[in-house]
Formats: sequence, structure tokens, C-alpha cells
Amino acid sequence: MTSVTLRYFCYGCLVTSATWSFLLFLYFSMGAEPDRGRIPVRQRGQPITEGVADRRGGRRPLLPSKGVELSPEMGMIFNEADQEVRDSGYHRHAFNVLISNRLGFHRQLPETRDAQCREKSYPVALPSASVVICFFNEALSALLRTVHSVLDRTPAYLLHEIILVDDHSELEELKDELDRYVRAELQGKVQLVRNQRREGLIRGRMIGASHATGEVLVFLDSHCEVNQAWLQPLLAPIQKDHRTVVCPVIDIISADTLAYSPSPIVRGGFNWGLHFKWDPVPPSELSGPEGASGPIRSPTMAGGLFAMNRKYFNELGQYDAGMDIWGGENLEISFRIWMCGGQLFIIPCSRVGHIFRKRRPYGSPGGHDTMAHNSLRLAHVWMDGYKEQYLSLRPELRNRSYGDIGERVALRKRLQCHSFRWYLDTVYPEMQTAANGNKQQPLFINKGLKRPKVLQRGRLRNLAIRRCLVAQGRASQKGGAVVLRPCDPRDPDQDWAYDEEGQLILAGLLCLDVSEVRTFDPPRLMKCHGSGGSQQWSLGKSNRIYQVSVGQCLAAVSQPIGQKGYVSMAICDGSQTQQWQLEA
Ligand code: UD2
Ligand code: MN
Repeated sequence: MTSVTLRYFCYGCLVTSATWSFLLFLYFSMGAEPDRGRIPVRQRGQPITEGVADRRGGRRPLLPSKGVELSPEMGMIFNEADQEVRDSGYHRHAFNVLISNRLGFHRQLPETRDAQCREKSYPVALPSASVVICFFNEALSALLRTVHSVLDRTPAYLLHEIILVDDHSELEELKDELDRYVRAELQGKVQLVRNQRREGLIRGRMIGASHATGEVLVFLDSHCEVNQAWLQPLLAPIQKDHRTVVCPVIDIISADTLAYSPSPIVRGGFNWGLHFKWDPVPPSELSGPEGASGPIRSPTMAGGLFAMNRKYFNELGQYDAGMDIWGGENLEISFRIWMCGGQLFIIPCSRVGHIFRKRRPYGSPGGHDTMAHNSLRLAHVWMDGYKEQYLSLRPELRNRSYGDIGERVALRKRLQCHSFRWYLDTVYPEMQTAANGNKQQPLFINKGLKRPKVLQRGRLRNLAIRRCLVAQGRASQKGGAVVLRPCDPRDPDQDWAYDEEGQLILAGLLCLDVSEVRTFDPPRLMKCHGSGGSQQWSLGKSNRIYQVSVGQCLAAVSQPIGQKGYVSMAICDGSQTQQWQLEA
């Protein structure tokens, strides 16, 4: 213990008082051991939270604050143990577990709602909520911060219960230690259900829902933090109409810094690769009496965070139990909601943060591509002739078996759902324009051989890194990556043309292209295909370069850590790393 303490003291003598308080925090929150994500058990005399669970499961705050504040020092590595926590954390969880552990279970969050939201009032009598959180090998600190954020920021009378579903995790810290914590600290409101085998998040949520007894189900991922007054704005519209399903705005928790930042107001769409994407909100959705703070109709949901009347969830067929592990269930439930008489909204006044990771840190048993399996099922049940759109992008899946869908087809019939055509026409007309350029799209209009007009040309400078976008290898190499290098106005290989079709063409040769199928892949240079989709970019608003088909922005990243010069696609957040200038 002394060696750890002394080391902190030594660093401490060099730095400011802010750092001193942080060091004291570290000392108290970690106790004798270097930070390993262990639960600091209160019985050992270590203060862990500013609040205490009361017997009935409510929370009695000891201090008025809502927990610690994130500070840059929390990312510092003091010794090998810290390094190990960070490295193994990235490996296992794909986010910075060192900072997550240091944040502990309660932290302050910035207000991210529009000012109008604070003026709104909601009925006092609202339906009660069962929060269902399914997890597989989640970092304990992230899981418990999710749970505590709900306990800390939800009026006790609205929170019926929290149901944690452990999807047969392997991590030691999620076994006895978690049991003990739930028993000692969370007794009353939190129920822990353990799956006997890995079910995946889809059946996992169905299991959670089957244990729930509250009126409304609220699903959350296991690395979320709910923000102030998050629940009331979700419950009110469900109370008005039980067939309304609602999602909060998903604020962004950085996987590297754990910083919590507001998400821009966007809504859910999808592409023909059956990947979810974020779309701009059409102005018509913002012109209601509540303006930008009113509910926004959303063609799809991201999947992880939504609230739905529990009886309605059951009536509407829960989820497709034939879907495995991860992927596709979000589009399936979205199509089903709209096509079978319900509606789906994003509620800008409800904010919940989520750690967005750059990769999924777990596989599926047997290594199957469950996204393809699940997408095939949803295409065959819900998309009628439009499933061809997907299959022509994924011809290798045409003969892949996807199990029995009889029950789901019968469900669609029993619920007398609309056609997929109706859904596209009524709920997602943008799809047809966005995909107009897509060769496989039935509404495709042949544009002939005319070359699209160039609107702008020049070097593409990233405003954060102050470097320009170039090919990593030769500018003529198909499939090559793009990187950031010092700008050079005389170099023809830094010359980008942006044309009326939304194409970004480098050195008059190849087009900037993203995979609509492997959405974690960085963009590449490909032969220009002239049909939009993966090569359709929109420039303009706040200097961003928005990819229309995947609904993300081009960003400078420092991955591998510390190395500047790489780019990837990321959720649009308006940060400087996502700002570009096309300069002649
Ligand atoms: C998004 C959704 C996620 C889900 C997924 C598509 C958000 C913020 N997240 O991916 O909820 O809809 O798209 O399927 O909209 N888990 C299990 N068992 C498993 C695998 C995962 O319980 O076998 C848990 C996992 O611990 C997490 C949740 O399911 O709590 C979602 O998984 P994710 O965070 O890896 O998915 P994400 O956010 O990439
Ligand atoms: Mn997630």
C-alpha cells in the first residue's frame, strides 16, 4: 500500500491542487490495491459513493452532487498496474477501462438537452418502468455505473425495478463479486438473472422482459449513463398511446476518454446492406408546436435504448427468437412497429449516454456471422420483394439457410401488417431518394453517360490535425486506404474533386468509398461506380464530410494510440476532428 501511495504523492508534489484532489480521490476510491476494477466494498471502510441504498431500494443521497467529475488526469498511467488495466481493458472491452474504473459508479454529467426541455412538465402519474439491461462480459465499473445512473436519476416511484440479464459471461468479476454487490448494495430494486448458456442480446432481452412486471419496458445497453429527467419524457407519450415506442437521444460517451458529449439530433434509417444509420431530420419533423424539442418520427431505432409498453411488446411479438447474438433485431422491431400499427419516435428531451466502441470486443459461439443470419430472417419475413436489394448486395447469402421463419410469417399475418412498400412510401421516403443512385434500386433512373459536374476542388484539410487527405500508397491503387499527410499545394495527388453526385474523386482517378456491409472498416479508394450509396458524400454543414449511406462522418483518429494521421468513419459529433476544409 505504501509504495502505491508514495508514488502518487511523488507525482503529486509536482502538480497543482486540482491534481491533489484527484490523487486523494484515487487513494480513497481504490484503497490499498492499484485499480483493477474491483468493487470497493463499503464494509472495508472505503467510501465508494455519495449515496446509500435504503432498505426499500430507493436512494438516499449523502451529498448533493451526482458523483465525481471526469478530469484529464484520470487517463494518466502512474505505474505498470495502470498500464495493464488499460491495455487488457481495451483488449477485452474496446474502451478505456482505466478511466471507467476511476470514474467509479457515480459521476456528474453535463446538461445536454435543449433549453426548452427544462421548461416542460409531465404528468405526475406515469406508468412504472422495468429497466432491462442485458450484458455479456461487460466491464464491471461500466455495468454498475449504468445501474447507478438509473438509480440516481430516476424518481423511485417510477422505477419499478432493474433487471440485469447476465448472458453467461465468463469474466470472474461478474460472478460472486457482482452477486455480493447486488445483495449488499442494490437489494430491493435490482434483480440479477443468469442465463445458463449464451443466448445473445435478442433472446437475452426476451428473458429479461419475461421477468419484468412494470408497465413499461425500458431497454439499455450495459455501458450507458442516463442523464437528468431522462425517464419522464419517455413514459409520457407511451401513456398517451400504448402503441408508441420511444427512444432517447443517444449521447456519446467516448470510448477513449469517457467524455460525455451531446449527440446532434438525428434519426434512424438504414441502408440496403441492412445496416442501421443516422439520418438528418427532415425539417417537416421539426415544425410542430414543440419545435426542435418535440418528438421526432424515426423510421428505425439504433436498437439498444428504447421504451415500450410491456403488454404491447408481447402483443407485437417481442423479438424473433431465431435471431442470434447480435445484429438486425433493431431493424426488425422497427419495421414491425411501423408496419403493424405502431409508431416510433426519438424524444430529444430524454438523453442517455452510450459508450460507442470502434469494434465489438466479443465474437459469437462458433464464430458465425450472426448479423447476416439475422438480416436474412428479417429480409425474408418483412421486406417482400425488396429483400432483393439486400441479396444483390450480398449474393453469397442467397443460398444460406436462415432457419424456420414460419412463426414470424404467421405473426405478420395475424397482426395484419402493411407491406414493406407501404413502409417505404409512408415512413421512409428518403430511402428511395438516398438509394436512387443504387443500381439495384427499382426506382433507379438511368442517368446516361454524362459525366457529373464538379462543384468544388482542392485539398482536403482536416482542421484538428491540420493535414491533408491523401492515398496511403499510390493514388491509383484500387482498394487503397487514405491517410493524413502534410498539405502540399503543388502535389496533384492531393487534389480532390467533389461533384454533383456527391462523389469525392482523388487525382481524377478513384472515388472515396465506404463499405456498406463492414461498417467498422475505414474508407478506401475505389473505382467510381456512379451510383451513389457507398460513394455518396455530402459536404457543407459545419465543415463535415457526411457519408449518406452509412450516416457517419469522416474523422481524423489517433489509432493506434498516439499516432496521428489515420482516418475512419465515426458518429457525427461536430468535433474538430470531423471538420474539413476543401481549399483550392
Ligand atoms: C447496437 C445497439 C445494441 C444492439 C445492436 C444490434 C445501441 C446503443 N446499441 O450495438 O443494443 O441493438 O446494435 O444488435 O443502440 N450482449 C449480450 N449478449 C451477447 C452480445 C451482447 O448480452 O451475446 C449485450 C452487451 O453486453 C450490450 C448489449 O448486448 O449490453 C448490446 O451489445 P453491444 O453494446 O456490443 O452492441 P452495440 O452498442 O455495438
Ligand atoms: Mn452498446
